[in-house]
Amino acid sequence: MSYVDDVIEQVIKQNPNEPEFHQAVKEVLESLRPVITANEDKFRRDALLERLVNPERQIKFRVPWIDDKGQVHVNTGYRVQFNSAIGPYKGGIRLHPSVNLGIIKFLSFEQIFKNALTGLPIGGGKGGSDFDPKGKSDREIMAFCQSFMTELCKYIGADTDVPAGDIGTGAREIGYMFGQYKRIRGVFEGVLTGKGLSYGGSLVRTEATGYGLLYIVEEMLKCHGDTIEDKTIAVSGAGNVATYAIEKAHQLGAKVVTCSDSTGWVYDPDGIDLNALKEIKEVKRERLTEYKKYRPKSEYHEGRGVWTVKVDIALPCATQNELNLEDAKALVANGVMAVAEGANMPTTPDAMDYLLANGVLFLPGKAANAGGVATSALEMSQNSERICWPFEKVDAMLKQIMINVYHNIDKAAKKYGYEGNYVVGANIAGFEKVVEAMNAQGIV
Ligand code: NDP
Ligand code: 2IT
Repeated sequence: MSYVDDVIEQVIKQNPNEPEFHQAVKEVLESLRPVITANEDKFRRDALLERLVNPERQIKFRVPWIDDKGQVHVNTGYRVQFNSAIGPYKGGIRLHPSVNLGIIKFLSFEQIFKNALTGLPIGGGKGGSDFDPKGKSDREIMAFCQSFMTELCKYIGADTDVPAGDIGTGAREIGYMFGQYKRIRGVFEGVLTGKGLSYGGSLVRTEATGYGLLYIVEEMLKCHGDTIEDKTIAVSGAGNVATYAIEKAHQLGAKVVTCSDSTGWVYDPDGIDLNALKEIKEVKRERLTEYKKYRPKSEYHEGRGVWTVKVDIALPCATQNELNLEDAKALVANGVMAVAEGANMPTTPDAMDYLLANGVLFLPGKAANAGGVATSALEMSQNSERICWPFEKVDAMLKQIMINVYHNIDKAAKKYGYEGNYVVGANIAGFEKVVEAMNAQGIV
C-alpha cells in the first residue's frame, strides 16, 4: 500500500468516531499524493505524515457554570494544539452544541495549512465547547466564558497559543474571555484576537473573513478575464463571515440574494438588505424569520435551500458539510461559475468532485477564508508593537495577502500538473511550507 493510504488507514483506526477529522485528513493527503510519491522513502523514514496527522497536544477539560436560575451546568472544553512548526498555535474557539473532539481536530488540522498559506508566522490550533450560546443571557454567557478561560488560560499566551472567534464566539465572548485571562494571569497581552477596538483589537478583523473571501474571488475572476460586478451570488449563513461577505460583494457591484441560519433561509430578489440583517443578527440576536418584516418582498423558507437558487457564484459561509452532492448538481444545472468556501469544509467530498468535474472554479476554505486568521496575525503584530494601524492600511494588507494566496495556490497546482485545481494547489502550497519548517527543526 502507498504511504498515503497507510497513513489514512491508521488515522481512521486510531481516531474512531471522528468522521470530520477523517474527511479533512483524507482530502489533504489524497491531494498531496504527487508530492509524497516523489519523496516517499524519505517521508516514510522520517514518519513525516504520522507527525503531521497527530496533534502536538490536545487538551480536554470540564467547564462548570451557573445559569440565571441557580442551576449548575457542565460543558466540555477543548483546545487542540496541532502544529507549531511555523509559529504559535493560532485558531478560533467554536461554541456550538455539535462540538466534539473530532470536529475540533478537523478544524485545527485545516488551520495548519490555512495559516501557512497566509505567509504569516502562525501555527495551527483550534478550541471550543459543546456549550450552546443561543437563548442565554449576557450574564450566563459571561459565566460560561469565565469558567472556560479559568482552565484554558493555563495553556495559552501571546507567544504560545492565540485563540480567536469562530461559530458562536464573537466580540462579546472574546471580551469576557480576555477579561478573565488578564485577571488570572495578571498580564495585558495579545493572547486573543478579535478583541474590541478599545482594548487592542484590530480594525478590519470583524470584516476580514468575508472581505478576504471576496478579494480572493475577485482575483480569481480577474485571472479568468471576468469580474464580480453584476454577478448574482448565493450566500449561506447569517453570522460574521456571511454578513461581511455580503457587504463586500455589494461594494463590488454584485447582488447577494440569499442568506440562511440553522432554521431557514431568505431569498431577497432585490439583494439582501444588510442593515436589516445586522439589526436582526448582531443587535437583536433574532432568527431570520424577522427579515420579512423589514423586506416584505422577500421570501422566508424553513429548512435548507439556498443552493437551489439560480446564481453565478455560491459562497457557503455557515458550517461543515452544508453543500452536498444534490446541492452541487442544482448549482451546476443553474449555471454556477464559481464556488468559494467562506466556512471551513462546507462542501462534501462528492459535491467538490462534482463541481470540479463540471468546470466550476472552486476555492477551498483553507485559501478562501484565510483572511480572518491573516488579519488576526496582523492584530498580533499591532499588539506586539503596541500600536493601532488605520483601517485602510489593514484592509490593503488583507487584500494583498488574499491576492498572494490565490497566486500561490494557482502556481502550486500548475507545478504539479493540476492547473485550475485550487484544492490540490492549496494543500500542496500549505504542506510545502509546513514541511520545510518541520524538517529544519528536527524530529520534534
Ligand atoms: P457565526 O456564529 O457568526 O455564524 C454562523 C452561521 O452559520 C449562523 O448563521 C448559524 O446559524 C449558521 N450555522 C452554524 N452552525 C450551523 C449548523 N450546524 N447548521 C446550519 N447553520 C449553521 O460563525 P462565523 O460566521 O464566524 O463562522 C461561519 C463559518 O466560517 C464556520 O465554518 C467557521 O469555522 C468559518 N470561519 C470563520 C472565521 C471567522 O473569522 N469568524 C474565519 C474562517 C472561517 P444559527 O445562528 O441559527 O446557528
Ligand atoms: O477558521 C478560522 O480561520 C477562524 N475561525 C479564525 C481564526 C483566527 O485565529 O482568527
